[in-house]
Amino acid sequence: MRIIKGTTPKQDGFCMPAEYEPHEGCILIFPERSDSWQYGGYAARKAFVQVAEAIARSEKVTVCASAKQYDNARALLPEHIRVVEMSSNDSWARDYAPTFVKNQAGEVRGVDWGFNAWGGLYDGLYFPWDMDNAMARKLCDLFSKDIYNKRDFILEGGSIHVDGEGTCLVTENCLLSPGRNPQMTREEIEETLREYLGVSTIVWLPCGIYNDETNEHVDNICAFTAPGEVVLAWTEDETDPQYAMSRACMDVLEQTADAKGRKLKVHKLPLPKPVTITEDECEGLDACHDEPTRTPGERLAASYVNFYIANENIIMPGFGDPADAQAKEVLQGLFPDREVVQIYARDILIGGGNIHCITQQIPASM
Ligand code: KQY
Repeated sequence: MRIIKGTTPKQDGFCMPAEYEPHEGCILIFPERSDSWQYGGYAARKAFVQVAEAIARSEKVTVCASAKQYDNARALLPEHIRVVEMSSNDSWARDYAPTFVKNQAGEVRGVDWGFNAWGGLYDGLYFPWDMDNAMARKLCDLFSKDIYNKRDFILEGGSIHVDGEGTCLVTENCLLSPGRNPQMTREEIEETLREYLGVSTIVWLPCGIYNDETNEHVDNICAFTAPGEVVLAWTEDETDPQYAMSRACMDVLEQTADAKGRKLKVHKLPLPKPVTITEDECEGLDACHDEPTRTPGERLAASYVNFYIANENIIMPGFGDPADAQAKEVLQGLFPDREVVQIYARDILIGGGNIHCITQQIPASM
């Protein structure tokens, strides 16, 4: 593996493909830390296994597990899913596995962003995060991909979504948050995204999902489903604080053209009724000196937008809500050639994210 310094993906003819383009495989990280995953992570591990199995129906899945959890992961996961021992601080492959870029010849390379646990010492969610930050390089070594060093720029994979045709979606609340790159102007951040994702147009949504502890990652509120088309998390309940947030995003999307000059087609994806953490769930979480403690009744950032697009299926969360079926129907209509699989994801949500946040696709080389 070569660490590329001195040139950018754009200069070398690389750009990030859309998630709906073909994948070589997918990376997940086995959950373990007892201050993120209630009751030692037993239920979370079962949910991760279901997600891994569903993705493995149409692509190669690699699960990273700690030395302590390796045997357990190997026992819980089927043989066709590869388990590798790799240390991490937690289990958010979307955010600190590499972002992969690809050129016209089909060569795939990684981008190694800086990771500081969603805000570092300003408002980050745990300390330290050194093992997470080291994963992108280790994974590029494992997958024999060269990697661009961009550790001087803090970015999580869940804070970007691309259409593969030059457009990138982000939220202002996340990318402009003081815990990321406070020394940079909005224009400088845009320029970095252009250089390292190979995009030309950045669409800035103002915000994300209410109470999303990532400073409102875009992958929980809005996602491309096809070039020129997005889903947006939506509620009709005007008394819900999420209403104004989704409305503000809709206003931007309705006024914005993508990199190809297309007016975006916006599909509303209903939200479940507010999902809150119970007293029993809170009791199952160990304390961490720097991670905000969850309190009973706290609203979790539940959203169906946090789905993964695998080669032949869509893996989406369910919350045991009447809107589960409706959201599934919307996604099935938007992805007629992929089977939509819904997995009960409350045990992932409690950790602070969902199915998209725990996965990272590797584009197919060709
Ligand atoms: O990308 C995500 N949604 C990850 C959030 C991690 C929160 C840590 N508790």
